[in-house]
Amino acid sequence: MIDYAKLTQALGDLDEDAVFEQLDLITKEENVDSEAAVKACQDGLAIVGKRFESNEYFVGDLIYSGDLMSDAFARLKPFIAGDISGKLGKLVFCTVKDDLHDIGKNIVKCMFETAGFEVIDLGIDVAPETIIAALKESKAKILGLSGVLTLAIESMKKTVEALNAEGMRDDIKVIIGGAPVTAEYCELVGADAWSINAAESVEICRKWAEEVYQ
Ligand code: B12
Repeated sequence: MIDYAKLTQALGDLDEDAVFEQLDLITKEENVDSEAAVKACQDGLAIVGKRFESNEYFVGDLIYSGDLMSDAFARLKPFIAGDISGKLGKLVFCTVKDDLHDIGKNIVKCMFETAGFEVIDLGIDVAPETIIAALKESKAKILGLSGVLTLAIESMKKTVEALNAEGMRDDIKVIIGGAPVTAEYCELVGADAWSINAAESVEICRKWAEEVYQ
């Protein structure tokens, strides 16, 4: 059985062999808790972040941790069972302008897809104009904005302002997420909801889908 504490520590230590030693155990489990494994990896990245802040790790380590997490998530993905029919409706999703972090976005995207959403993923560093164009073209009624840098909050705010300027705000539900996001930032940005938890994000959007795609 996976030892989640060991998995977290291995990721924090950037010990690839130890990370995959733990993840390989998942194939031997009957009731796989992929969410707990993702959370353990995410906690490992928090260790990486702290070591980066205290100058124990450098940018190269951040890059390596990102690759390691992406590989770990690829290993876990087949165990996240679900429905990829897109029947719940469309959802435009991206990491906002000036932010290049996409690990969290990709995890939440996978959860949205397995819940039954058709996700239109615009990628990273996405400007408000690009988001507006995608919403118009796809006619999606739900927008997810991801950002991990503190400055992403400003980009999220500008995106909501752009929706207002286009007269689209009342028709689009906006959810924001990523490590720095809080209830206060949600209010500042003018979003409808926020979350830093993938499963909770899906529940919020599932309820919205019943409302906006009826
Ligand atoms: C990996 C990493 C990188 C990688 C990213 C690789 C990639 N493909 O994403 C690279 C090397 C590119 C990178 C670059 C930089 N990084 Co960096 N990075 C990290 C690190 C270690 C992990 C981030 C991560 O993936 N976390 C794991 C994911 C799963 O968590 P998450 O994003 O929060 O997502 C979860 C939830 O928030 C939620 N969620 C996410 N998105 C959404 C969206 C919606 C709508 C919803 C509802 C929910 C939701 O669900 C997810 C799953 O639970 C963090 C430290 C940390 N602990 O956060 C630093 C960190 C974010 N980086 C930091 C910094 C400073 C930088 C650089 C400026 C470094 C530099 N000097 O160049 C650059 C900035 C580049 C840029 N313009 O974006 C700082 C940010 C400081 C700040 N407050 O602004 C951090 C916090 C490190 C630190 N402690 O100093 N980084």
